[in-house]
Amino acid sequence: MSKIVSVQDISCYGQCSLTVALPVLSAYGVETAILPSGILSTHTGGFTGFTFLDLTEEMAKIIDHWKKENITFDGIYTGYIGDARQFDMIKDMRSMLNPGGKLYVDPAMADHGKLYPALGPEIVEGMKSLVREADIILPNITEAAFLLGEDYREDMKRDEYIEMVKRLADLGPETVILTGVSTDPTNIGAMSYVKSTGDITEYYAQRQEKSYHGTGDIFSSLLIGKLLNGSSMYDTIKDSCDFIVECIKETDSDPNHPYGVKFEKVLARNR
Ligand code: PXL
Repeated sequence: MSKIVSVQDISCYGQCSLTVALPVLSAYGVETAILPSGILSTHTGGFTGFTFLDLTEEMAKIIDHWKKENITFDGIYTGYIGDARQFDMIKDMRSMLNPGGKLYVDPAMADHGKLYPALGPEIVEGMKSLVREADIILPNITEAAFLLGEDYREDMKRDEYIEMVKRLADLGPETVILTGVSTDPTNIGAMSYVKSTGDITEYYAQRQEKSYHGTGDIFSSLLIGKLLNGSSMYDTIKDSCDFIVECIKETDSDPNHPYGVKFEKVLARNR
């Protein structure tokens, strides 16, 4: 059984970050410790007046204690980071990885061409520096453009996505899993690239009309859970894309649930 630590915020309401990562990873049998980067009353997309408690100082104390207890992990999985001082702390945590352990970075900072409202350029710079140290990164196409310092484009062709995953791997990581990739207007999916083998793996599902917050966090958690369970890259990407489509369909019919997806029943059905 794998044991990882997830470093991201707790958005108390809104179904993203740790409140979705924990149930998904538990369902895949992955023991998951948490290192909360901050506490927000809600996520920052679609709510106004949210609260934010920065936990940078507490994180340092928690890491210190864990080191004294000789606690180690098979993986570190990072998501939304609200304070740039935390990037160096996370890089330093690589020393807590067991042999063969990996740093998974979901640079959760942007979508639909824009940075999330509470984030600034120092988070982009910090995320770039973290990606350089990562083994596996899971950006969407907006985050990929920010990491590469390129303009965000929605009209990219398959060959351009292939070039993009290679440029992302050139930043450092062995494996890149790019989400939100689309080869025609009716589909959307993900493309992975493994630098050492040159393997490109891709899967596209039917594009859904609506998009919801938190789907990237669920996708990353599923991916990590499945890879740690020994699933092939194709099965992992396919099952994770299909899972998100099912979550969106489950949510679309509920007008009172615009802030995230209703993933719980889908998770129960897919176990
Ligand atoms: O789902 C990514 C995410 C995580 N955490 C916070 C967010 C968002 C997206 O908006 O606002 C606080």
